[in-house]
Amino acid sequence: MKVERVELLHVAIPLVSPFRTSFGTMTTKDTFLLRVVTDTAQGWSEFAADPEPLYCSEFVGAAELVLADHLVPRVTPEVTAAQVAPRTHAVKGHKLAKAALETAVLDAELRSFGMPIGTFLGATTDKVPAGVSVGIKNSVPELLADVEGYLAEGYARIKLKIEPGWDVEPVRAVRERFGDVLLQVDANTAYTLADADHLRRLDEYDLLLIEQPLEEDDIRGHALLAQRIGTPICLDESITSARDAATAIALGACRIINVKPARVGGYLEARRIHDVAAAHGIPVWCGGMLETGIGRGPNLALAALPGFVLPGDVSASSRYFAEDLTEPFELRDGFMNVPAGPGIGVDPVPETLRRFTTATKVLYA
Ligand code: OSB
Ligand code: MG
Repeated sequence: MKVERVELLHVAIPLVSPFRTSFGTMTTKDTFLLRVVTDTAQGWSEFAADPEPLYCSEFVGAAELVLADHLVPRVTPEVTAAQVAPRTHAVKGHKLAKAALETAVLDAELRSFGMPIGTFLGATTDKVPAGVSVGIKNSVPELLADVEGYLAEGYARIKLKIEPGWDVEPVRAVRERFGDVLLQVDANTAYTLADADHLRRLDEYDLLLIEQPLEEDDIRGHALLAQRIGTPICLDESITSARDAATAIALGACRIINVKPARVGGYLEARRIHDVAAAHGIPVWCGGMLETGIGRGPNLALAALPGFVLPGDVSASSRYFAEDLTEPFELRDGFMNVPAGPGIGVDPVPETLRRFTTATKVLYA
């Protein structure tokens, strides 16, 4: 496949409400899309991180630079999706930037064969159960009102963002009020091993999992914590490759893995993590980064692989945006449909994309 043009489109789309985590508060999805035009089809992708390096070390400005100067030159003009990772391997890190490039190339390649990404990855269903990630609120009543709304919409699982000072109390309140809903928490690295006794207080609330309680490079710490709390540990930030997954599983650092394609360099490595986890009997679920429809479409396809046995952070467009870049994704009886069209199965709505685009840059022509 011959790449003829690579464009980077900055977009800024307001969130329906601020999203607060232990690492910061987001009010806008401020990122970029990649458009790769080839001799056979064009492909789209979305960069998953934010303008500030608070969730992970990558951020919009750095990704733009590394794509322009170091990644795009290594994959042009002739490339296939499977070649993107080996050809960019010499560039250390920058997995979210690499994921954006690989996904746009993969989208173009699959569209030229007329194949949906779910078919390519090995999806076994056409709809997946949807969970919702609920940010840190100013008060417990505010949280309960939000959770009540999401449950009324039909979400199959609730995830509460936690941090020191906002953990046991909100979890207890949600459990008491809503009974045996599927409930889990995400700390985004906000605790240390010294908090083990405190985190053990969550054991009585029968949580599905606690996500990433400790620093991203602390695999051993998670293994030690796992011996001191009953709630299953799930890793997010710590897992950046199939090898990481194998290490974490072997060391007893996690019983569940959150697979985010962007964090691990793309859908090809995400599938390998799924395979490694499945071979060990470790359940996985598909994480999210508040993506627009361009990022969420392919995430839904990944979530339809058989090892994805827990509901993912794959919510309806309306949970994030008043207006999405694509046709809106809707929740039906707690499920989201996997896009059925070729490639990632979704396109930006041209007029909407124009309105939300703040700058365009040609990276290759
Ligand atoms: O840790 O899973 C996370 C959003 C941005 C960055 C990190 C995370 C999240 C979420 C939201 O939890 C998931 C979503 O609905 O997209
Ligand atoms: Mg997380």
